Amino acid sequence: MSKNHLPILAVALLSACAPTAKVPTTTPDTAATVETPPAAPPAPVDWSRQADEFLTGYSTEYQRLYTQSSEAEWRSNTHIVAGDSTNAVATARANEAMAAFTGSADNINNLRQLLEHKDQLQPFQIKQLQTALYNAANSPQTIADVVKRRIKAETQQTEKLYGFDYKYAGKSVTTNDLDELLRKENNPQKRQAIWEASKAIGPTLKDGLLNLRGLRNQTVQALGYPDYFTYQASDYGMSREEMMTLVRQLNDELRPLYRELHTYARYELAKKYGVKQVPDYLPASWLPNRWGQDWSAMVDVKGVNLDATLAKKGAEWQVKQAERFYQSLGFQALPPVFWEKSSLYPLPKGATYKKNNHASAWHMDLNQDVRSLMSVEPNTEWYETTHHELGHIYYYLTYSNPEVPVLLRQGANRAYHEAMGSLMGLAATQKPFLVGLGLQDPKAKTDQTQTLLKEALNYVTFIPFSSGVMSEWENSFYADKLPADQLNAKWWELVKKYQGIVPPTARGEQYLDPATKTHINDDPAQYYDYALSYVILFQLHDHIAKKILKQDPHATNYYGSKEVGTFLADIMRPGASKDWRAVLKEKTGEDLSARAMVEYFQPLMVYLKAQNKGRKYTM
Ligand code: X8Z
Ligand code: ZN
Repeated sequence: MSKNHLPILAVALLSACAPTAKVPTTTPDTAATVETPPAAPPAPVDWSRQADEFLTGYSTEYQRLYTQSSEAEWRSNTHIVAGDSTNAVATARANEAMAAFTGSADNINNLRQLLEHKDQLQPFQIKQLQTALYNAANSPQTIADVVKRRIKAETQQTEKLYGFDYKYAGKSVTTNDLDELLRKENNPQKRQAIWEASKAIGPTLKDGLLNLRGLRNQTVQALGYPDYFTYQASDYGMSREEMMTLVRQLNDELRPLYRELHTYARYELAKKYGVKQVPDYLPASWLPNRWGQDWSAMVDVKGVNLDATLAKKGAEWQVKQAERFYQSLGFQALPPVFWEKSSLYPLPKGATYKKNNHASAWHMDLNQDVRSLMSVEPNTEWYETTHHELGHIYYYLTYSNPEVPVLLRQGANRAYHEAMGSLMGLAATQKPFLVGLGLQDPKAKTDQTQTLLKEALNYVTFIPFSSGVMSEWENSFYADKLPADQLNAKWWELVKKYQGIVPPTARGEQYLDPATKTHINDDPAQYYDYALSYVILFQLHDHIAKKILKQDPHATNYYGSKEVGTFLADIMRPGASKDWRAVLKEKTGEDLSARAMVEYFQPLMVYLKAQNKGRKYTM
C-alpha cells in the first residue's frame, strides 16, 4: 500500500520553508488511506494553490531574515573600527542565516518542482518563484561551505575597502577630499600625486578580490550558471553574450560624440596645464575624477555657479531640497525613520571609526524602513547624488504596497532603479528649474552650448567607462578567468581602448587599479546597470519633456508637476511584477535605445567639430 498520495512537494513544503503553511486541502486526506479500499483516485494537485502557500511561508521568512541581514550590514557599513571584528562577525552570521534559508536544498527542490508546472501557475507566481530560485543560486546549501567562505570574504573585503586610510601629502584624507582636490588642483605634478594617492588602496584588495572571484563563480555554478557575470546578467532575462552585445552597441552609438569630447579635452587640458605637445591619450591624472568617468568639472558655465550657491546653502539643505522636489511631484514626505536612522554626512573629524564612503540607499525591511548612507557635502556632485539616492528611496516606498509581494519589491530591472534618481538629478540642474527655485539669476545670460557641453562631459563620458571598461573587465575577470598576473594590464588596455586614457606612469601588476572602484569589490559584475540606466533616463526624460511638459528637453522644469510624478510613480509602483521591456514600451512607446541620449547631445556635435577643426583625432 502506498503511504499516501501527498505529492513530495507538499511534504517538503511543510518541513522546509513554509512554517505557517497548512496542509494543502486539495491534497487527499491521509486518513482516507486508512479506510477500507477502494481508495478514491487522488485529486489532482492544485499547483497554483501550492505555489501560493509556498510563497506565503517563504516570503515571511525571507523578509525576516533580510531585515536582520540589512541591520547587520548597516552597522558594518556605518561603524568600521580597525581591529574590531564584532560587526563583521554579526554580519557574517546574519548573512549565513539568510543563505541557509534562501539556498536550502528543500527550497531549491520545491521551487524547481513548482516551476515544472508553470502552465498551471499565474505569471505573478512564476515571477516570484523565479526570483526565489535566483536568490538560491547565490547561496546554494549544496555547497554550504563555499557560500560560508564567500560571505566571510565579502565582509572582510568591505571592511578593508572602507576602512582604508588614504594619505596625501603625509596626512589622512577622505575620498571626498581627494575628489575635491582632483576637481580643483591646477598643478599637474600635484594632480599626479593626488591621483596616485587615490589608487593606493588597490593592492590591499587584490588577494581578497581573487579569492572572491573563485568563490562567487563556484557559488553560482552549483545551480548551473557558468560564471558570476552570467548569473548577474540573467537578472535581466539576458545571456552574458546578449548583455555584452547590448553594452557594446551602446558604446558604439555614443562613440562619435565621445571622440569629439576626447579630442576637445586633450587640447583644452594641455592648454590648461601648459603642456605644448598635446598627448594622443589623456593622462588619467588630468581628469577631474578618479576614474575619468565624469569630466563635467572641466567646464564652468558663465552665469551659473551651482557649487557656490550650494556651498552657501549647506549639505543638509541639499537633502531637504531633493525631498521637496520629489514632494512637489506628489510623492510623500520621507518617513521619520529616514531622518532618524540614515547616515547622511561625513563623520566628524577625529571620529574613532570610519564609514562606507560610497553613496547608497537601503531598503532595510522591504517595507517602510528606508535609509541612505552618504557623505553629503555642499557641491554639485553631491547635489546630484542626493537626488540619485532619493530616487532609490522613493522607488522602495512606492513598490512597498500591498499589491506587490515582498519578492517583487525590486526595480523593473536594476537599471530602472538607478535611472529614477539620476533622471531627477539631471532635471534638478536644468536652468528653468534652478531659476524657478531661486538658485540661479533669471537675468543671467547662460551659454546653452557650454551647458550642454558640461552635461555631455558628465553623461556621455560615463558610457565608455561603464559599458566599456567596467563591463568588459568584469566580463573578462569572471567569465574568461583573466589570469591573476594580467589584472592591471587588462584594465589599462581597456581604459586606453574605450576611454582613450593612459596612466601618468606605468602601472604594473603590483597595483590593482580596478579594485579602487568600490563596485568591483562589493557590487560585482553589474556595473552595466548604470550604463543602461543613463539610456533609460534619457528615454524617460525625452518623454516627460516632450509629451508631458511640452518643454525643450534641454531646458525643463519638472518642479510641481503632478503629471510627471504620476508618470514616474506608475513605473515604480509595480516593482518587478511587470516585465521591464513592456514597461518601457508602454510608458515611452520605445524599446530600450540610445536614440534619446544621442539626440539630446546632437546639437553639441556641430560646436565640437568646429572646436576640433585641424586637431588630431586619436580614437
Ligand atoms: O554608485 C553609484 C551610486 C550608487 S547608488 C551613487 N553611481 C555610480 C558610481 O558612482 O560609479 C551613480 C552613477 C555611477
Ligand atoms: Zn544608485
